[in-house]
Formats: sequence, C-alpha cells, structure tokens
Amino acid sequence: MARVENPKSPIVAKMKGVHLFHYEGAPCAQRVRFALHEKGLMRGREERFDDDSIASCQAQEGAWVSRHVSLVKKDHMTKEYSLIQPNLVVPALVHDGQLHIESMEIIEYLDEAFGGTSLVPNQDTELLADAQALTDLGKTLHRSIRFVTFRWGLRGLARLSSKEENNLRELLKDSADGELLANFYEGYDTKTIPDSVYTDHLDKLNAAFASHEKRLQDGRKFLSGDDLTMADIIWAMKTLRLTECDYPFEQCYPAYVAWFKRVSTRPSFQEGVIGKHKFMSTAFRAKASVENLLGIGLKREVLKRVA
Ligand SMILES: N[C@@H](CCC(=O)N[C@@H](CS)C(=O)NCC(=O)O)C(=O)O
Repeated sequence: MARVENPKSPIVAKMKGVHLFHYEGAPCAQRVRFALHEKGLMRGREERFDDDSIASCQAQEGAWVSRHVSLVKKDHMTKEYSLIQPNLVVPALVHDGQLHIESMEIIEYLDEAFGGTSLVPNQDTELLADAQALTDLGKTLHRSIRFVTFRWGLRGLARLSSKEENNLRELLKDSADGELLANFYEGYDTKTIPDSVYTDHLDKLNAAFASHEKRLQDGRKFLSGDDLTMADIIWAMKTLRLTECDYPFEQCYPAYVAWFKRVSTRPSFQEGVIGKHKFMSTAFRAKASVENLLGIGLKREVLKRVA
C-alpha cells in the first residue's frame, strides 16, 4: 500500500475522517472519487487544500472533504503541496491522519477500509488476476493518455515556461517518481507535443481498446466479468478523457461503448466523477467536435491508424 510514513506536512496528522486532494478533470483523481462514491461516501465540504484550521480538518460522517488542487493554477507545483504529495500529482488521500498516494492503491485501501461495492475481487483468484492485469495495463498506459490528450485536448496550453520547469525540477529533487512528470513536460516542443512523441502512445491505446472490445463479445457486463471491479474504474476514466477529445469509440468499438454506458450511468460516476466537472467536460467535447469538423482533430488520426 502506498501509505506515506512520516509525511512532511503537519496538516496531515490533524485531519480526521476522509480528505481528498484532487482536481475535477484529472483522471487519476476521478478514479478515487468514483471509488469513494461506490463505497457510499458522499462529497462533503469544500476546503482550501492547505487550510489546517481545526474546523476544516474535521470530516462529516459518511462524507469526504474535498480539497481542490488546481492543476491550471499550478497549485500542485507549490512548496505547500510538495510536502503533502512529494510527486506533485493528484490525488492524495488522508484518512484519520494517514496519508495515501497512488490512485489505484488508494482504491485498494478504500476497498478494505469501507463497505459498499467490493472493487477488488479478492475471493476469486482467477478473477483477481484478470482484473489486476487489466489494471496494470491501465497504469502502464497512463502516460499514453497524457501524451494523447495533452496533444489533442490541451495542446500548447499546458506547456510550462522555463521558469516553471526549473521550479518543478527543484520541487521534485527528493521525489522517487518525480522524474516522470519533469520528463513529460520536457517532451513539449515550442508549441505542443510533437507527432513523433505521441503516435506510438496512440497506437498502444488503440490496441488496448481493440482487445477490450474482443473480451466484451461474450456478453459480460464489465471488463472482468459481470461485476464492476477496479479495472473498470481505471479504464472508464481513460475513456471519459478520450471521449472529451472526441475519440471515435462509436465507430470503432461498439461493445466497449455499451460497457462505458453501463459504467458511466452509475450514480457513483455521475456524482463522483462528472458532478462539478460537467461544464469543463462539455466544453472539451464541444471544442473537440469543432476541431474534428474542421478536419484537425483526434478522430481523423485514429480512424487513419485503426483502419
Ligand atoms: N501514478 C499516479 C499518477 C498521478 C498523476 O499523474 N496525476 C495527474 C493527473 S491524472 C497529475 O496530477 N498531473 C499533474 C500535471 O499534469 O502537471 C496515480 O495513479 O495516482
């Protein structure tokens, strides 16, 4: 479990109940919000991420405290946040003064700590191995989603200035995993992520979706069988993010689209994932549809490569 021993920030020890450091549009944070709602925990008060007042550190029974970390305003690239999440990414979760990082390990932790839907099929070794393998593939392809969606969704908007890059390197100097984030931003050229960097990632994602389409042909409801597991969670967030870039799922993978509908119509998805993200999600989709109409979007690229 990715529990952080001796966290540097004094705020962690003060927190009672569940507190989530997250960003509405970040797939890794959406995974955890989805799981929290499946576990029957509702979204509670909104607090500033670094508010350590006694009142802000108390969670209501049955609810999680939302501590929003804006990736747009670069809250995550501040000294304060680096003391909470040393890799400068969202999410981070605190439960009764214990800090946990790594979204899928947080989900495993929640599965043990709370009731509600069981997300890790521990009772069935074969099922567990399958769900774990799908989850691991999802983790491996996390970088691919970043490259593709930053290339097509955010384009140059997310590029860091050289001052910001230096600040990032400085904040990450003691982090074990920090190199990944720093390298990612250095992958930008002057305008966006170059084609030579992202196409290989797109091919890997296309191959994964084709394989999911195949496994769903036997009529199963979810990726590993008839029950929702953590594998559905990690893949649903990738699918949402790519849907916001107008990836042509409908044309390429009909059974996968039906699966995504089953997952995304769950109340936990609507409340935990979409909720306050609705406006941005709709805006991204509208932007992507216009780009595709103009022939400069992701859809054409995918159809060219999948055909
Ligand atoms: N392995 C980590 C990855 C976390 C991660 O990459 N989070 C992204 C959002 S999905 C982030 O915070 N990115 C910061 C950035 O893009 O600058 C996890 O699963 O928790």
